[in-house]
Amino acid sequence: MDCRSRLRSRSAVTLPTGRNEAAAAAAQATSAAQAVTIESFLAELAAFQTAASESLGGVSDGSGLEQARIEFLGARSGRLKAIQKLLSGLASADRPAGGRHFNEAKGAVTALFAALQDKLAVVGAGSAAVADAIDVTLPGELVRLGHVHPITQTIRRVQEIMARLGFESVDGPEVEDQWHNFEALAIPAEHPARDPLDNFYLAVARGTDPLLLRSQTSTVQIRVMENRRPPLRIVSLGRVYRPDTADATHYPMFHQVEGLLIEPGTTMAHLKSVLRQLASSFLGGDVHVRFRPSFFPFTEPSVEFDMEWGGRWIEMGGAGMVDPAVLAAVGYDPDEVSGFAFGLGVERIAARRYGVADIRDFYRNDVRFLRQF
Ligand code: FA5
Repeated sequence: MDCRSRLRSRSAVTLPTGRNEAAAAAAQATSAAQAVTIESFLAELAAFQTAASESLGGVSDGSGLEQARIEFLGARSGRLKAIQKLLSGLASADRPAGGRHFNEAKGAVTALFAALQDKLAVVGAGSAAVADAIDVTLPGELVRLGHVHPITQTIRRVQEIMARLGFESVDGPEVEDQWHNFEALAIPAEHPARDPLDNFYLAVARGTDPLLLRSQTSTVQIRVMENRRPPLRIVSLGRVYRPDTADATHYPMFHQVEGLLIEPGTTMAHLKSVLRQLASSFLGGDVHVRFRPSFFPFTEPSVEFDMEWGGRWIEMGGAGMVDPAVLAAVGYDPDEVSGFAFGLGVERIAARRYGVADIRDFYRNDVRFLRQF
């Protein structure tokens, strides 16, 4: 109850005296005319609360809430303000109770407004988030993923196939010495394969031993046999280097697969069987393997092996039984152990598998070509 109301209500119970008697009497008459019973006052409050609550139930946005606030709680002409004015019409004995009920109703309705205001703020934030969200029905942006180079794919596939046949993958260095690249493989000093024109010798040497980029992965046979005892089944895939002129089937840097098996009782039949398994697993379908007599200083007998696939015979690499001189060079007793070895060009088998006519395409770094695999 504000001061003005209190003043006015006091005048309603004070008997008029002196000059202001007439005005006081008029005021009393007015008050009497506006006399409000506590029952009707409480009914007004109850109706106000019900109307406010119903009206807020239909509010769904901020502007609706503001309109309702002005209608019910507006400081100048809101419905609560009108009820407040009725307080002064209550009998003075009822005024404290009326004031208490008024304050309770005001508090309750104000709380309803505040709660709805909070709710609309959350919903509003939610709709803003929805507006900003990604439209999942739109077509996505294509993310281009890189992928493994076809030569690396080939290497991994061969490693997998050979692992199933019990061959462990091993690595060897690309910078080699004379012993591992030539001498232990029974390639003597005067052999044409050691000619500087056929090898990448390095400007550095280990002592007096010239070093070179390895020209074949057969070096790994030696390194493994020097360090391990039979039985052995290893496969080694890696880069080799030869100053060959690049053409459709040659590149100065290429990859080889080297296989070595040292086990008692090994024969050429085992060699052929392993190569047929490798060929048919890698190329799929019915692949035939054939041997043609050949020569390698480190195998005896030696063969070139070809695969027949798609109606054509293709030379894949060299192979043979490990030469006793090689076994002796690594400290094995050639009378006790025997085994086979083979080496083939990775680019050549990859080209067959992927239908590539020119192995130089693998190294042109043209992503339009590489994306095909
Ligand atoms: C050798 O390198 C022997 N070390 C293979 C071997 C291993 C024989 C074990 C016996 C026992 P050759 O020089 O033929 O062999 O090479 C093997 C294969 O490498 C070839 O058949 C061919 O497929 C591939 N090759 C050779 N030179 C190149 C080149 N410049 N570019 C791409 N591939 C090549």
